[in-house]
Amino acid sequence: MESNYFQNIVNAEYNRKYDKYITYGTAGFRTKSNVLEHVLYRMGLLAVLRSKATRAAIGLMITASHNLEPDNGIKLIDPAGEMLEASWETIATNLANVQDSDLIHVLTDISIKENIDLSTPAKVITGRDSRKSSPILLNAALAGIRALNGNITDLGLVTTPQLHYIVVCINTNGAYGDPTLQGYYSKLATVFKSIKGAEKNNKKYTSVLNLDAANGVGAIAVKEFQRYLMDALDINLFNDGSGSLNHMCGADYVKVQQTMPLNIPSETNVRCVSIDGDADRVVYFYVDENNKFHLLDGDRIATLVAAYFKELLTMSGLSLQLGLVQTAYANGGSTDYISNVLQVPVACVPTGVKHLHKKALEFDIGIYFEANGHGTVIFKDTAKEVIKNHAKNEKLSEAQKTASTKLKDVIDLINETVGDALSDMLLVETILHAKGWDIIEWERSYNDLPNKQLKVSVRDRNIITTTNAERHCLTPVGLQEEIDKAVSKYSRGRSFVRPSGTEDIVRVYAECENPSDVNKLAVEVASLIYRLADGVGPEPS
Ligand code: NG1
Ligand code: ZN
Repeated sequence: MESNYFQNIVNAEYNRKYDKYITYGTAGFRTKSNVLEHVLYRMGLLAVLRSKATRAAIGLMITASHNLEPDNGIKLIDPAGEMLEASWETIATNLANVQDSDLIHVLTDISIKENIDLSTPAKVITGRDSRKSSPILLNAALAGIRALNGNITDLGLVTTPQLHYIVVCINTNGAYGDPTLQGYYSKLATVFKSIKGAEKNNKKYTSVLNLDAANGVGAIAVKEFQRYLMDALDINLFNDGSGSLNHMCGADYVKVQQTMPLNIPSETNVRCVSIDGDADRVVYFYVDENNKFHLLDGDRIATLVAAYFKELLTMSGLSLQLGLVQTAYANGGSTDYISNVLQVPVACVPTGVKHLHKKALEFDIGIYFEANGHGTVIFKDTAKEVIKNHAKNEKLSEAQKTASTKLKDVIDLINETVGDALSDMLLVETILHAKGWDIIEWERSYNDLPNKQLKVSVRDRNIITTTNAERHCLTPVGLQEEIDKAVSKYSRGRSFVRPSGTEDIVRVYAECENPSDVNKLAVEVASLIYRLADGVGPEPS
């Protein structure tokens, strides 16, 4: 059957027109949009095979997340909402790079090696962000899916987490929720309103916030949410799609530049939120009376959520294992707070949510967040069952009952399938409301160490290799020793370097106690890379 099965896939319109090697990286393929058409076509083909191999619906999202408008990308979503399985990332990379004349051969090979029954029906759910290039790329993907007779549900403009959610709803036959956008909005908004109750404000908490939607697809989702939330949350929407995507706005800009995004008014102590271009990351921030900018990033959200869960578990009398997963980018201040004050086990894994998600699965309740604001909470099925049954237990005290009911309800507020900026925001709002905190109160829990990120361009970023969850550099030889020497000069200094999986650069992270030193340390380490890893362009200064 194999040779016949693939005979319709030759399509000159989607021939390979770009000969640079392209890799399925941290978040799928991501590069300039004008070289991606053939990749999208091939990923359409691959999505059909993946669906047949897993006998479930697969998601295909067209987005380059926080990158600027000229970029685009694609990621495939596995049946349980997870990122594509690692062995298939290699398959995807190979398929994206082969010559057109080898395509049928490679597809046949995949189907044999993966033992795929080609008569199995295939279903692919597609979605795209708001980039101008996304419709063309979607057509390429659809052509690929159709060439192998895959069944298509195109959701149109959606956030990445909405697509993950719908894939899981479909694959669980609705057990996770109604597999529609209405189902998504309604599930989250209903539980948010019910946990929060009729009291809009509580002590220092007020329901007003300013939201920067990065001029991305998240703006559409926020507007929809507003209809479902009604006045439970007063969101003032900025960067709503009328400006340019991720340009001086959005969660990545705010996190990396540590500054206000364009267009958000500098209102003293007002809670502000930035999401990224596909709405899977969220950070909070505000400016104080001295016009000083304060960032509350993914680490802050993780610690707020961990403290809340710990409190609810203690109050309800449940002994479930709670754990938190971070990456090397987590601020040292947050890690100390989690271990020493919250006393919640904390793990460090390499960058990329797939690593965090996998590790978080080891806990009954696993909280994972990248410092950039991408993260969520996941629950073992057994833990959900225990919580549900506990909340029904007649013998509980009133306080225990309230806490376990909250715990049970809050599960429905969380998009467990992937980090979801809007679901995470509703969770943060729920917790701040419950505690009666404003953003200043929230920030009081611990102090961040001053930190800085830099990018260095080198000839080949892959000559930088790392180990120990990216905290230690293996090659080029000698670089780590030099970094150690630089770091040792600064109190509470820490720095590490790694090649980006989404941009052609090497990233430098530096933190230390003294704010006036952090820039020096970052530049020092960036110069080391420039010298030892064949830097291109101007030397960092
Ligand atoms: P790279 O470019 O590999 O550092 C960035 C983020 C990741 C992740 C991916 C996917 C940082 C330092 N890195 O990856 O955490 O979010 O993009 O979007 O924020
Ligand atoms: Zn994103």
